[in-house]
Amino acid sequence: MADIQKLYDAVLNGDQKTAVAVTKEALAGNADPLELIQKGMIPAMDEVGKRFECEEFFVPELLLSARAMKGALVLLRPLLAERGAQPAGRVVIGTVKGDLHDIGKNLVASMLEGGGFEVVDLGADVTPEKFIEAIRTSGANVVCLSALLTVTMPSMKKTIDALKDAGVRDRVKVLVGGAPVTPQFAQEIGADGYGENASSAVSLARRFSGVTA
Ligand code: B12
Repeated sequence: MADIQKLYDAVLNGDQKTAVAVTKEALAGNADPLELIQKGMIPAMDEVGKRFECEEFFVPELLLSARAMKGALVLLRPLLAERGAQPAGRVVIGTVKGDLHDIGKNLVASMLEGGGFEVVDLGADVTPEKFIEAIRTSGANVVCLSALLTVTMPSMKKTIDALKDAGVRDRVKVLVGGAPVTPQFAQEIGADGYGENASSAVSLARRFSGVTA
């Protein structure tokens, strides 16, 4: 039985060593990687966000929690990927220019891999030019843009406009997400879809790729 509470506490307390140890232990006991993420790590990061908002946590605490979560994700990512059956499509993903938040984006990437997609992860602070190059070289059919800051939301529009200018917009479906992003904003900037979390990213990418299962 996975000790989800211990994982939650480790991420919340920014204790990477324990987060990794608990994850290893849970996996050795055949825990479901998805459950560890959805019931342990995501709620812990939500709590970190709440504490930051009420000034109980500050940037160093945020960084430690992010590091703890990433340490555990490194172990879970390949297992999520293994769950996929047939490659469902190819996705290029990145956090847009100016934005360094990559935890949510990493989760989306892992879930997409778990959903059977080949994922080209460009990281954070990605320029429109890098997205264009990756679309060209990978032959992706879906592009996922993430933004966590209201000030970097315009980078999403700039990226979509740059895809148009480069003549690659029609080759891909563009999916946007991140805490400040809304369905209305997605529509305004000419994205094809908005997903509020990693699971909806997978359903939408599947729909865009014509995968019904
Ligand atoms: C961790 C964190 C950091 C870490 C990031 C570490 C990292 N490697 O990512 C650090 C400390 C570096 C950081 C820095 C900053 N941060 Co910060 N940070 C956060 C925090 C607490 C959590 C974000 C997070 O990881 N959430 C957990 C993940 C799982 O959730 P998520 O990212 O939303 O992703 C989910 C969905 O949104 C969705 N999703 C995400 N991307 C995509 C993409 C697609 C295509 C789809 C479909 C779905 C999708 O799926 C994900 C999984 O379900 C938030 C507060 C919060 N409540 O969100 C503030 C927050 C985002 N940060 C904030 C700020 C202000 C900053 C700084 C400017 C602080 C500063 N003064 O320096 C800097 C900016 C640096 C930069 N240039 O980017 C503000 C943003 C305010 C705003 N409206 O713009 C927030 C909201 C905190 C606050 N309330 O003030 N931050």
